[in-house]
Amino acid sequence: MMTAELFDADAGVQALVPGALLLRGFALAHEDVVVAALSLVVADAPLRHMTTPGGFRMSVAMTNCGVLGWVSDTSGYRYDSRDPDSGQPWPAMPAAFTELATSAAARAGFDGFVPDACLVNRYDPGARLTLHQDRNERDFDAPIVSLSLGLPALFLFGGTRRAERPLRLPLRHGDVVVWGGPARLRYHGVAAVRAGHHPRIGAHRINLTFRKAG
Ligand code: MD6
Ligand code: FE
Repeated sequence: MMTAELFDADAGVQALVPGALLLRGFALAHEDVVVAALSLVVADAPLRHMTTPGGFRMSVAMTNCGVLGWVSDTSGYRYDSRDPDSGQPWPAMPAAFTELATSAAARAGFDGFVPDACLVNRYDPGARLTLHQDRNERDFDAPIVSLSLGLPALFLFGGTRRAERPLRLPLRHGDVVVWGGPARLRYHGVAAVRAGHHPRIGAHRINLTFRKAG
């Protein structure tokens, strides 16, 4: 078991397009501390299905930690310093999250990345995320660091125009994608997650995206 994890952690870096890298198994060495921190975050700010600006219930359940959290409702998408369900500030960013995000970004060539927002996405079987750009952050100089946990999923990775046919990239438990520079505004999404069981996470996929939003 340990050998396999070390092997995966060393499997290294796959360049996707300029500015985007896949770090296979990057988080496996810190899996326990990351999963424990995540449990505390979702106990404090439960995952919930937000509403799109068009009035639809999102199939992905979301919550946040950090100074800012991404929210969606009928008035639009934005970052907010409070959880709209509780009126309280979002849970603090766990140190283990900051360390993971900063070290993954540095590994991808983005030194000095300190996230102030972490969006937590939970995909139950059938949940998906349609192609979108991440453009609610204040500036696009900082990369986004994305950690996949639990069930595998196909990450759809398009161009800077929605019509461009996306690459289909399988992401597994522990993989990290770092995304910035010339790739920062590429369209991307997640194909419907297939039912399954992950020994550590259970019957869903969790994705954490770390951003510098403010
Ligand atoms: C997900 N991720 O993988 C959704 N955005 O569940 C994203 O929307 C995303 O992974 C920007 C950069 C990386 C991402
Ligand atoms: Fe995104």
